[in-house]
Amino acid sequence: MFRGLWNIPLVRKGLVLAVLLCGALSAAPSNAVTRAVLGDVTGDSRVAVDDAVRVLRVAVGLALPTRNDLRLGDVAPRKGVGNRIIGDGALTVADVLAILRRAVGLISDEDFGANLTLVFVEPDTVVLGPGDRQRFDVMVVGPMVTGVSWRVVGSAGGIISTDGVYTAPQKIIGVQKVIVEAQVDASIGTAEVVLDEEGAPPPPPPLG
Ligand SMILES: [Ca+2]
Repeated sequence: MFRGLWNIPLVRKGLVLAVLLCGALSAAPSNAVTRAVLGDVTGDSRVAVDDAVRVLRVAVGLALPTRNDLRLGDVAPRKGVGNRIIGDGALTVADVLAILRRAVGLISDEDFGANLTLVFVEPDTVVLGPGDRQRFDVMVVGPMVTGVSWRVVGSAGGIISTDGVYTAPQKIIGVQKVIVEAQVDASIGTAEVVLDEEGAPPPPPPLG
């Protein structure tokens, strides 16, 4: 096949390559699924002492937590508080110690929570007007057996495609809310969509 490709004129070869490339691109899902590791706030796919140091800096007020710090570094308490699967929404010395124990191999997958699947939807909140579209991405922490399935919860409706693109209803009365759910295995992540008949607010003016 490649020998045949070599023999056709250059322009046509370019066309063939372009068609092959387009096929490959359109076959890829349009929403991004990012994988992450519980406790790995530095993003190098392992839990090490530098992760504990980063969380310690946040815990003692030397650094402001990023969204990822709060998602991946909040590992204590192991049984979550409120509706959390794990953690309490705060980065404290308890999180630092758990990450440190994990880094040096003193804590099992089970006890650390590494066998839990956590799902986060990005953006986690958005304002849309009639007929507006929004693409949602997901971050999956921990094991992932199935793909992502999407659902819209709430009487105001709208539809979401299998690849996470939400389309607001054409008719919105006042301001309503729906929840977009992304399910991976038995775990669900959510985003809040505020539907406003006036449409989304204009972007803030540039600073300065
Ligand atoms: Ca915590």
